[in-house]
Amino acid sequence: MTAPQRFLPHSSHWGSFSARLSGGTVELRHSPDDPDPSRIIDNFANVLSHPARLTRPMIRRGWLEDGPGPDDRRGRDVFVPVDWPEAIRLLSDELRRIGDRHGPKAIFAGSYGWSSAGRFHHAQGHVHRFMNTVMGGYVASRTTYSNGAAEVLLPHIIGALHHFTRSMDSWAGLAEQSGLVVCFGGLPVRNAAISGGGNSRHVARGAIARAAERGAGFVLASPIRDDLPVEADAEWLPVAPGTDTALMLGLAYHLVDRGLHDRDFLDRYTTGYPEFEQYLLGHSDGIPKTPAWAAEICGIPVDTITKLAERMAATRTMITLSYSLQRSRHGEQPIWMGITLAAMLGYIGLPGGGVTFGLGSIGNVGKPPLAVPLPTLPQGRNRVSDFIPVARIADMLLSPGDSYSFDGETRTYPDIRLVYWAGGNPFHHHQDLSRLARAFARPDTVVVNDSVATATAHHADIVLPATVTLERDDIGAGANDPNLVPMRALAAPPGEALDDYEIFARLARALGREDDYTEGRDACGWLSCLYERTRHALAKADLPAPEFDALMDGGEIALPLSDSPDFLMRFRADPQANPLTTPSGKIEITSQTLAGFNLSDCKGHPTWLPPVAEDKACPIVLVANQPARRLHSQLDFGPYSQEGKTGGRETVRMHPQDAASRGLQDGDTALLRSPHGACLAGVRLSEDIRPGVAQLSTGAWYSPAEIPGIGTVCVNGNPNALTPDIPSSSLTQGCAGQLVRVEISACPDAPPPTGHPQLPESA
Ligand code: PGD
Repeated sequence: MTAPQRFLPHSSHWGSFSARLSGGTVELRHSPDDPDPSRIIDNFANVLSHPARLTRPMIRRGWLEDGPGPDDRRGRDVFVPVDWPEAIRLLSDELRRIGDRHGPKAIFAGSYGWSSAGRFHHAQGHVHRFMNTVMGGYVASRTTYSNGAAEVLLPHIIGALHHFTRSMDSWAGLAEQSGLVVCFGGLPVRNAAISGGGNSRHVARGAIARAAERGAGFVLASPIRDDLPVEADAEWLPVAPGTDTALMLGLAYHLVDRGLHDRDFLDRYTTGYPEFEQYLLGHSDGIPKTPAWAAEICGIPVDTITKLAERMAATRTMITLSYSLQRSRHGEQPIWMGITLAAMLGYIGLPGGGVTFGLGSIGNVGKPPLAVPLPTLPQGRNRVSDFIPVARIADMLLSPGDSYSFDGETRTYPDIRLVYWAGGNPFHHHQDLSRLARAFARPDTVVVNDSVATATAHHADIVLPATVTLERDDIGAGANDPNLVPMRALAAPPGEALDDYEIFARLARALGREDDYTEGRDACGWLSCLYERTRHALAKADLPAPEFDALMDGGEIALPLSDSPDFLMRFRADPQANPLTTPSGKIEITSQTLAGFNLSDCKGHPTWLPPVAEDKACPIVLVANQPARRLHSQLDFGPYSQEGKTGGRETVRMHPQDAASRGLQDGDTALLRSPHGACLAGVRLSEDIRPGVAQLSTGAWYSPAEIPGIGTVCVNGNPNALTPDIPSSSLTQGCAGQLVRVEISACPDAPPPTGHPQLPESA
């Protein structure tokens, strides 16, 4: 291997950068053109040679010796290294067996996960393409862990999710025109640092700072103060977790009480407001949703609520709704109610006013859309129509044949025999991980492609080592990201690791379908072919359109942006000519469709439904939010992620008052327990957390160990050891992992060590 001497351009979900090998280590340079580059890039420093890297195909001993079948040794067994021909032979034989005996409907390859940036080497795209072109299809997953509740709800009430995430130029409106920005769940720059595919310009902090300098006010409703950057100089409303809907109802009540709601807007652009008002005023259920009622639930004083309502009515207000709001039980309600409140204020469709969803939750939301198509790998046609809502994976594996409801339909869980995961880590992202372990014991065979020995790899039968982006050429680009970035390989893969593409090409060859999968191209051939679509569009627009080789030898290129008004602006300008895609063509404050579903956990209009049931044994509400120092569980061993640990474990932040009453001090190791499990974490005291609340980010690698007298405990601090595996509602079946009730105490005795364990090898 020859180390390149010059810095080579690269891209990740958290930014573009350049890198080179220097004395065997990766030297990284943040992009000078990025106004606020993310330090998550620094986590690449030790990825090429970290001991957690997978370097050989591995087969679980129990599977190798006893053959496929349900097995509760998964997660506890040892592995046998094999060479590639043997791994491909074993896996292709098993795929053939499953295909012949059960058909593709017995294969789950929903394979949710963020894997790596790069338009071609995206693992999830390849597992889907392989299953479609070689196996005839697979049971897929729908929606995402990010915004599953909203994705199902929004089309009923205002329009598809992508209108919010892809078409709204909200940062510009906020920076230049908002008078007041009221942020439910905040605009956390740690989340805006990330965007699927690439995030070459981090604009959130700058836009917030510009708005604040101009005199715009910011109000943050969140139990955590740093959900808005200091540049906002925000008023903090430390709401009790999951009570935003109640706060919004209190604001809405006061608007009506004072006659401050915009009746003209409601009449012209919405449907079903009168029914909702009956509920708001308590005429339909006997409970007026007054500011005093709201204050009792959300913990914000009455006069703060009334003054805020009056301020919102008096100035152009943008209401921002974060993804986190809906990642909980009844997570549909704050989104629906936030949109309703914005409609009552009447600023929807004006620049800097109205409502956004996902602004600050993902980096490229709120940037103008691109005017050219991006390179995209075709995935082929899936002949299996069956799917599950993504967060119902454990239910599906544990209860084949059981029925469940989703978006008004009654559906049945399929009977899955083989699970194939590439580019995701369900033992990081799913809730109630000990239940997931029981679910993973059910299929005949579990296959995982990953670069590192994740907990998911530990629970697999066949583990195939994949490369990381720094080891392959690719093209980085993401929807709404204004640049396309050539990604150049920096180093050869460690050991026998292969690109996912090569792994699937070898499998396809063993199954006699190589050409269907590869179409006769190698990776470079595909890159050149996929880029051509974008190059052609650039040339047609008379913009610089380098040939493929020139692109790969150069640096990032700017992509043209669309300046057409977003869907809400067009709707406001002419609601007859530009109706929304809802059944009425208007904003549905009451939805007859949803009312007709007759669900107890999602009614026909926004409703206060408490998200976390009281539990005296677990008085603290834990917010299990996104981490600031890595993307999900990726590169948790990287230096920037590790710097944020406390005593080597994930950091739990607590209010000093809660820590003191439990005898905990800054730096202590704490034991967190819920009815679903336990984990350890290192304590940090913080006045930025509402009393009665603690915060533990996701992404520490799940590593269960037995502690005598306590039971199974995740030693690294993964909050999904604690969270319940429940859906947001029977309408949406979304992930509800954001909030869980826990008790926190000092960790008894010497706690087990932390780390990123390799797969245990057979002696
Ligand atoms: P990642 O850690 O990004 O988590 O869940 P997700 O599964 O996406 O996993 C990506 C995996 O891909 C890693 O194991 C990485 O090593 C692997 N990988 C990277 N590059 C490659 C490659 O080239 N090839 C292959 N084969 N593998 C690769 C994220 C999910 O978690 C999401 S999106 C959200 S929003 C949810 N958030 C929460 C939450 O707020 N609270 C809780 N409690 N739980 C959540 N879970 C969800």
